[in-house]
Parts: sequence; C-alpha cells; structure tokens
Amino acid sequence: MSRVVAVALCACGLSLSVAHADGPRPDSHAPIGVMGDHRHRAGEWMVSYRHMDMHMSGLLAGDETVSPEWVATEVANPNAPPAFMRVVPLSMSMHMHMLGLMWAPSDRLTTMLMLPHLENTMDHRVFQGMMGDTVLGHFTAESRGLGDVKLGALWGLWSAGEDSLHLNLGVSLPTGDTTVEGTVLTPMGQTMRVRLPYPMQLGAGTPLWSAGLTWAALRDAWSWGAQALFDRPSGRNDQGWRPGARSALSSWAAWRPASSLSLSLRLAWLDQEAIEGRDPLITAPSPTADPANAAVRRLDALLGLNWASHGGHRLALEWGRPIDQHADGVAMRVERMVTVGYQYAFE
Ligand SMILES: [Cu+2]
Repeated sequence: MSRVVAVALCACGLSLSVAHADGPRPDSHAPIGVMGDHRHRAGEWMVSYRHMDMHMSGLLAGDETVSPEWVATEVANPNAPPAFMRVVPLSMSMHMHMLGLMWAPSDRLTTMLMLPHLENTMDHRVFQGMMGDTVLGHFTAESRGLGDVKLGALWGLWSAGEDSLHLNLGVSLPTGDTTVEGTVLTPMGQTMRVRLPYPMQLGAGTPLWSAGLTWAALRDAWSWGAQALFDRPSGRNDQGWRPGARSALSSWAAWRPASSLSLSLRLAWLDQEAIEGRDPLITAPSPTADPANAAVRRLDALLGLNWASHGGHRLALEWGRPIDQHADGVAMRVERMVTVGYQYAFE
C-alpha cells in the first residue's frame, strides 16, 4: 500500500507544478483499470506498464459468507472420496505485471499488444481425515509466469466533438501454462506434488475472443464513459476444460480539479460463467478444484486518479472493492483491487 500512496503523492506533486500549463487532458484516458479505452492519432505509439493487485479473503456460498469449517463438513466434493471439501482456501493474492504496446496505423484504427506476468499465492487450511472439523495444518500454493498474451484492435465507429464510440476486438493467445504444479498437504497428512486448481493456473489454454464497445465524452471539467466487453473461449484446452464466458460492464465519471489531474469514480459489473469440462489431474477436495465454482458475479466501486504531462507521460492509480458479490457455488470473497500504471505516448 505504501507504494500506492507514494505514486499518488508523486502524481499530486507533479500536477501542482504544471497545473496552469495546457497539456493533454488526464481524463482523455479512462481510469487505469479499464483496457482498450482510448485510441491514438495516426502514427502515434504508446508503451505502458500496469501493476494490478487483487486480494481475496474468506468464502462465499451464494450471497452468504461461510466458514472454512462449514465448507469442510457440508460442501460435497464432486471428486469424492472424500465426500466433503477437506482442503479449504483461506485467502488468495493475485499480482499482475502487464506491459502494453499501442500503435495507430490510422486515425480510425489503433492496435494493441498486452503481455501479462502473473504471481498467485493461495493459503489453505486442511481438515483431518474424511469428516469432522479437526484442523490438520496449513499450506500455501504459489504459481508464477507468463499469462495469456492479448492482441487487440480498436475501430472508431463515430465521433462528434469530444464524444466518441469505438469497437473493441481482441484475442488472447494460450501462452499461459495450464499444467502448473505445487506441493500440497492432504487430509491424510501426506505432502504431495499435484496439478494446482483452476484459479492458480496461468492461462486459459485456449484462445479467448473478445468484442465490445467503448463510449467516452469530455466536457470542461468533467468527463464520462462506459464500456461493455464480452469474452468467449474458442474451445476446450488440451487438459479438457475451458473458462466460462465473461461479460464486463463498466461506467465512469471523472472530474478535473487541475488541468493535468483528474479524479474518477467507476462502477464495474462482472459476470463470469462456470468452467466447462474438467482436468482429470485437478482432483483436490477443494472448492477451487470444482469447475462449477468458477461462476461468480460482482459489482465493484473504484476510485481513481489520472495525471498527464506535456511530454506524453501519464501516471494513474485506481483502488476499489466490491459492493456486491455472488457465487453460484462456493468461491473466495474478493476484498480489494488496486491498479497502478504508467503510460508514455510518442510519434
Ligand atoms: Cu494508448
């Protein structure tokens, strides 16, 4: 968190020093958690770096918070035996470093490339034997590496004054590993090396197609916009599963207290469907190893800050937390998310 505060203070300090100059509008880009939100002029390039963190803690069944003991004694294991989920995730941290490249061959078309590197850790509580709520121990699983590389195109559909609408098209390539292993503790007290559950895998193992629309409008001290994005997997991967379809809706408004600084509020809705198929090597008696448990819905509220300089440099920060979340089965509860980013545009 201290890194986040440092970037925020830095951004504020820099904005005050150039507050009376006329640079690019900070809010001509959406809050930094939104991807594919802006196009570039013909011949313009942009490189970017984002650090995205998400922290999950506790468990959700439907709309209710549930305890690890309840999961271990009441939730049926589809890979039985054991009959119940004896290995219960307590918390998960997902860190993503993402390098981005944008280039506009024309005023109408901007192309994008995104390279993600992921670091995931998940803490577990293991309950002893086949039943009861005696705790046997704890372990942490980790995975890290390249995620799925994404290619995108933004096609201008309409613009009038400071209002614009574009089409988002993209494909993510199956560059992330779907066979990541880790060392786990079993309810029988053995330490084993196994393929880790779905949320710890680094990619989809199959291309995901995405399509959407982004609308943005700028006025004097205000701006606002909205984006709808839909991801669909092309088929099952070599391990026998595919991620569920994903629909994301986002809308934001930003206010400029100074010419180079904007503050934003965003609401983001996510609908993630269940995994289809299953990997026969993912068999842990754990909620994260059941493909049905990937189905979640969430509404997040996020506060953001954008700063833009003359020379094409931008810094941005966005922090948020869910205001409503639902799991079709049993899922981890999202606590908070933070994105910090740097962008540099040049010709
Ligand atoms: Cu850009």
